[in-house]
Amino acid sequence: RRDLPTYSAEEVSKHTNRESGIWVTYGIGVYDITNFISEHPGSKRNIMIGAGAAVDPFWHVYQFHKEAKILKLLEEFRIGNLKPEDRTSIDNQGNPYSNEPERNPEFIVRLEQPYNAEPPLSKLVENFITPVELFYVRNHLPVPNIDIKEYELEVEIESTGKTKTFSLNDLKKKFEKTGVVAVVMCGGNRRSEMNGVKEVRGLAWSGAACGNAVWTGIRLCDLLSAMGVKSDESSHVILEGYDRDPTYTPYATSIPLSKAMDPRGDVILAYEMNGEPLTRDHGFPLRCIVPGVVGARNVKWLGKITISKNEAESHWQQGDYKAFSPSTDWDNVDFKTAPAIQNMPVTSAICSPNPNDHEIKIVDGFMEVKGYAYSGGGNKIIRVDVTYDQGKTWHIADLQQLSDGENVSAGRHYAWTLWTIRVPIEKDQKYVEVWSKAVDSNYNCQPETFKNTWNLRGVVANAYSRVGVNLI
Ligand code: MTE
Ligand code: MO
Repeated sequence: RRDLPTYSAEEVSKHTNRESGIWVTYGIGVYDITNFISEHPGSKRNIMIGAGAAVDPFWHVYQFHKEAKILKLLEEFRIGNLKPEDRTSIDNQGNPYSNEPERNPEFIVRLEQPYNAEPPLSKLVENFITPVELFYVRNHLPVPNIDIKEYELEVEIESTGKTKTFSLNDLKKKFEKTGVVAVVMCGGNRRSEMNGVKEVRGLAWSGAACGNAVWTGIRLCDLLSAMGVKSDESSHVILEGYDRDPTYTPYATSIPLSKAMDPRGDVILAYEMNGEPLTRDHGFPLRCIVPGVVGARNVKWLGKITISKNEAESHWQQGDYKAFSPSTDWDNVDFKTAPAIQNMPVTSAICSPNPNDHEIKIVDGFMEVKGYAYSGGGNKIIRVDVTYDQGKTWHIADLQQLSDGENVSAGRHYAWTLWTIRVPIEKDQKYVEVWSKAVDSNYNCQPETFKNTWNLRGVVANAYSRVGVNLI
């Protein structure tokens, strides 16, 4: 690349629009990405942040860019080299990932930085309440390091301009302590199965990007009521984290105010997970738990709550966590045309056995199959059907779930259901394929295949779970 012209950083900085061309630098290279802008999967707005400047600091945070495929694509846009004295040293920029917490070495890591990992599927269903160390971690940015002595939650009501800040102790003192057993499930859970139909973009999660924990804290509706907020159908609660991108923009998303104000919605600001203070990876010191709703809205390291007439303007609300028709692709997708995912659809997953298990146990001619089932919006799982002959006969699994009246009431089934079934195995049988499908209290059930529910981001991947295992 020595034959290419040399540009100064100043020259590059003048190229920030279509007329002049949009230039960026990466390492020592100068690139004209004008024609790539509209194809950038992370939205046009995101890529424009880097216009006329070095993308290195951004890619330091969004490390998935440093993939061979993407670097090769970038080289196609190479127009020159940066003047030696203008080359920023990556080492000088500081590593935003130098202060990450320790993690469970058993985790299957889908991305190291930012950290994204899930436990082995078969471990996930060993406990009705997922232990913290087996609860998947999904971070979009470096984990903030929050000093509890300095921690503040700011609450703002846009319409009146009223704002108030609280320390964690203020919240604990002022509002009643309460808890909920709830699933947090990533919108991309089971994405890798959908990828089998046709490539989708996103982390290759199997079915363990979810967990079921006891969350303890205060009711968001208590806090908002104390600030004079009345429920209305047209407002939103914007939730911002303390984790920030290189432009100092925090992670943010929103939920409808009606969900937050509904006492049966069980939305809480949690400071404990399974009876212990939150760990850094799960949002220390405070996170929002929005039961029944996609993981992305369960904002960790909660820094600010805004009551607004509008949804969050963030990329995570507007440009992601939305599903489209199977015929919508990256060249014709318009994220404005789909609503943000809130309640999750019904799903189930076979967790044990799974094809990665080394040994399949057959006891007295039966193989035990275990999994979870869950539906968003507080809907109860009423049945899990299992077949081991491609749907010729269906068998009903035994369910383990919180019972109505005792610990939960109708419409507030925010925990998952674990299920088990014994599958008969013939003496010399070499292979068995098991399918599961769950039915919820609305009699919604899972689609049969991923083919007709495929979407380009691989979200809400909830088709039948199918697992084939070799028996010898
Ligand atoms: N909150 C903040 N502040 N930053 C994040 O990156 N990730 C979201 C959500 N809350 C995220 C966040 C996503 S996409 C998911 S699926 C869940 O947190 C994951 O929660 P967990 O890491 O505790 O399992
Ligand atoms: Mo997620």
